[in-house]
Amino acid sequence: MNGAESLVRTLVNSGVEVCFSNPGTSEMHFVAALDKVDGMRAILGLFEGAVTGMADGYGRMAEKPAATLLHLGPGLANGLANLHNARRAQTPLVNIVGDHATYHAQYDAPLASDIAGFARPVSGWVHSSTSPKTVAADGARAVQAARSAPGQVATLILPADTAWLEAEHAADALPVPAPAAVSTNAVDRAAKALANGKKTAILVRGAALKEKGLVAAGRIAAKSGARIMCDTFAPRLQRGAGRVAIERIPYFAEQIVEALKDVEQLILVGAKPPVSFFAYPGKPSWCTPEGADILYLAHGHEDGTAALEAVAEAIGAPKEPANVAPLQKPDLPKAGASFDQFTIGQIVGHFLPENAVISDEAATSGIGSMIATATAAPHDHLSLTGGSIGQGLPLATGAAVACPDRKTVCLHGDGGAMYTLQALWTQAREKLDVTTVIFANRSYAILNVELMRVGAENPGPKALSMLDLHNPELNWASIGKGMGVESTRVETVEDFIDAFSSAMKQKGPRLIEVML
Ligand SMILES: Cc1ncc(C[n+]2csc(CCOP(=O)(O)OP(=O)(O)O)c2C)c(N)n1
Repeated sequence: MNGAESLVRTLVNSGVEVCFSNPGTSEMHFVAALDKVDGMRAILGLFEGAVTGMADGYGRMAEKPAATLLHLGPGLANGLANLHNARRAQTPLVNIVGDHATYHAQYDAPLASDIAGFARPVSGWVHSSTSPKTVAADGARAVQAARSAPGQVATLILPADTAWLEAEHAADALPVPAPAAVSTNAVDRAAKALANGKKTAILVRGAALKEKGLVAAGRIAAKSGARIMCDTFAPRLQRGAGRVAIERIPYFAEQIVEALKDVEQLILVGAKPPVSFFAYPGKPSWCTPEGADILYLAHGHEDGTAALEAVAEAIGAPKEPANVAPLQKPDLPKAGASFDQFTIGQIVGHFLPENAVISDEAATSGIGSMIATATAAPHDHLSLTGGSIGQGLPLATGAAVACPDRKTVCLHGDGGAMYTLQALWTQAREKLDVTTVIFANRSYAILNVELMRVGAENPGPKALSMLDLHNPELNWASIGKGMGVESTRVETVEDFIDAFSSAMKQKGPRLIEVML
């Protein structure tokens, strides 16, 4: 067995079942090993930014890592933006990057670069194998690192000769460290704080935003009146009917300040104190009210769900949580109603099947569906954690690989979708059950807002043309078809009802371009 085969076997032994890949010459032995080993699904992405985004979507939903396979420094560099998003989402991900053979480095061949230098800012763990006999052990360590709570990107650099030379054997899986238990001190402090009469918000992130953690948080709310909140762009949030509804921190600084102005103490569960996404002249960056106490109930690597449950018990919270969302599917808009994000959101919320996964990069078109799905069928909502656009299509693709029995719905701005549109091809090739809704406003609409907010005065035609996508017009129905995805363009409420409802009944990839 060569090093590559020992690595693939080790990954499979360690529970890694999918490799999202875009290989080159230096990865050919890894590619060849995929046929020698059972249990590894290999999925091709036609751009590395799509590959890394797919691995992020998979990791968020499977709660275990997929592997990537990327081609040297440039392949990794193409994938960095979505690795940045994965880092922000604390997604478990094993990022495998091929390299030149160890002895080839001295010649500074054209594709040689500082791979570790590219990898470091997005990785919690980086290692370059030095021998075919250590590759398997390195692979097992990479999986262990990726799975360490709360989850991280582990980059393993694989020089070509360590892949092709003789190895000893595959490695067994290493133990996966469970999230650390929170100290009783932290639980006691939070429980005491909740009884001190101050107005409290509990800001929750990570695995505690799934049903169990939300129920515990809702029980605390029922007893104490605390507000339960999450970040604007939570990596994964379970919401909809039957789930404890949570307040999402708004996007803009002054909205955050307004939303938090009455908060006298902030209890953090795997979260950080909220700050504004960008700095703006004359506006605050730090958004927790002056003088408010900040308490850390659980840090990111700790078990936030168990911490919330312990606090609920400590304060004698009732079994029934507060703020459980009722099932109220939105009514369909009337024929002839205005065709906008709000009526589109109602239609999405009306037809959304139970247990769907929503990959949301709808940007300025996302508010309508966020409102309408609050009481729709229960679902998982994935958002753009790192703010690096071009995440939504690959994220949906990876989520659909992780959850083949669930419908994935991707809501996407047309600008962001252009960054990683290759993911559509992978959806078609793998017959993934994803329905993509492209909000075709022909604009970088959010940047028109930002232009005003940062105080850039009197934008001229050059500035405005940097934010405008009309010339030439994108045709998403044609782009989707060109990628092998059944695609259609709709301009009315009636046509969107037809297209979306039929997509929800059918399995397989669909794209609906909504003309705003
Ligand atoms: C990688 C990256 N490049 C550029 C940006 C800056 N940016 C933020 S939003 C945006 C445009 C988004 O357009 P679209 O997806 O059509 O949504 P809309 O704002 O029109 O609702 C851009 C270019 C970014 N956030 N990330």
